Amino acid sequence: MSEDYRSMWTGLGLDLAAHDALLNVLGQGYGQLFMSQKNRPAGMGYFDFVMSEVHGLRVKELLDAKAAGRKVIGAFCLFVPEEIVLAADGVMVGLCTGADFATEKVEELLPRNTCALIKSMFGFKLGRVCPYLESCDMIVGENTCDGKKKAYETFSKLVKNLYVMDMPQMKSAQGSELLKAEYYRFLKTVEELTGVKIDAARLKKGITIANNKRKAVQRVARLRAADPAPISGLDALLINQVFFYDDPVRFTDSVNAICDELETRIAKKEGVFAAGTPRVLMAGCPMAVPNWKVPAIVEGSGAVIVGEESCIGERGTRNLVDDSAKDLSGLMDAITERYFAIDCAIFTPNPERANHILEMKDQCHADGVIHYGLQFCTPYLMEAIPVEKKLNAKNVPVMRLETDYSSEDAGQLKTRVEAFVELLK
Ligand code: BJ8
Repeated sequence: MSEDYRSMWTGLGLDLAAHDALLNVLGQGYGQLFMSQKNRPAGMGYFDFVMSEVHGLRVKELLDAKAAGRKVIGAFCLFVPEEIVLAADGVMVGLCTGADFATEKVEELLPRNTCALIKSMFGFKLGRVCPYLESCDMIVGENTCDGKKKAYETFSKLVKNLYVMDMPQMKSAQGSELLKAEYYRFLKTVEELTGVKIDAARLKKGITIANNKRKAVQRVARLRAADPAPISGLDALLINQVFFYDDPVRFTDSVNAICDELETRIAKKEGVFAAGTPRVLMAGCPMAVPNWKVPAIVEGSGAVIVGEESCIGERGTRNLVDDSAKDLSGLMDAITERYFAIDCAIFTPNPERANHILEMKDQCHADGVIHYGLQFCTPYLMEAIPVEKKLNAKNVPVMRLETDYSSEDAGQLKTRVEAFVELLK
């Protein structure tokens, strides 16, 4: 890190010893997995820098924004509309939930058989190691799966500023009305928090910034269809992870710059792996920073990941908000429509998701699909079975994995992944 941020972390109430330990593990893991890759695009230098400053410069930027009167809003889920936060000059950050921390303390509050993502949310708070969580003026939880829904009841006792958004469970007209009503309630809360009245012009500006960010990552997704793949799955995942906490305009520019580079690579037939390398589409649960275990195993087993059907991937970025309406209510309708199309497994039934996996498989020219489910995640683990059946019926090879954030099963996973990759050759 370029500066000493210890006084900033102390001011945020972090446990410095535990935080140092976390940064050490993160730094080592990043060095081993990312910096050792061959033929990386030069543009990844920006993301290496972002990661090296993940708890430093970006947190300082958030605190500077707060000092200038802006509010920071943290979110755990895709259903929190960044457009509304941006419309009120707020800053939205995705709160990452990709590592185990303070597990003993967590298990005093949650059952052991809770998914790793929810446990991580608690672990980062109880262990006092997340400067993002501690910088937030408001944290948004959402009633998505049963685990999160119930966990927020306990989480609200750990943080002062938790706002819970209700969520529909069915893609019905009533479901869409519920989401719209929740987005209006959220808009009002954001207005009260920030003291900014959101009008159509402000909301349109927020929509433009968020859409541009999504368009940039959609460009990366399209370029990954090339063979040889111009960027590794690990690096593309990293871009999708940084999507959630970097400054949105700077992020968009950096991703577009890397896309220009990838286009040149494709024209010269340059790639990260040789042409003809088996191509895998990952599908399933989100992989938040620093959850790189399975992608590292897949790419270390002789395959390249060419797409992520995940919230940290295309599920979160493939749809834009239509910004053609002139008034606030038209724009709110468009925002609702965009988010209601997200095919998270918390919806029942949810046939769009399997169809989308098939579409993605064709678009990114994948040879097979690995369905990644977190242990105890009922929605995704249950949905994995019909997804597999549907894909198998179209002769698409599928492997279902169930894992957590520990490295205990790494050897076993590697053996299974290697066998699957052999099958794709
Ligand atoms: S839009 S996937 S971010 S809810 S892994 S906590 S589902 S038991 S994360 Fe999610 Fe929003 Fe949907 Fe995406 Fe529950 Fe499963 Fe745990 Fe999960």
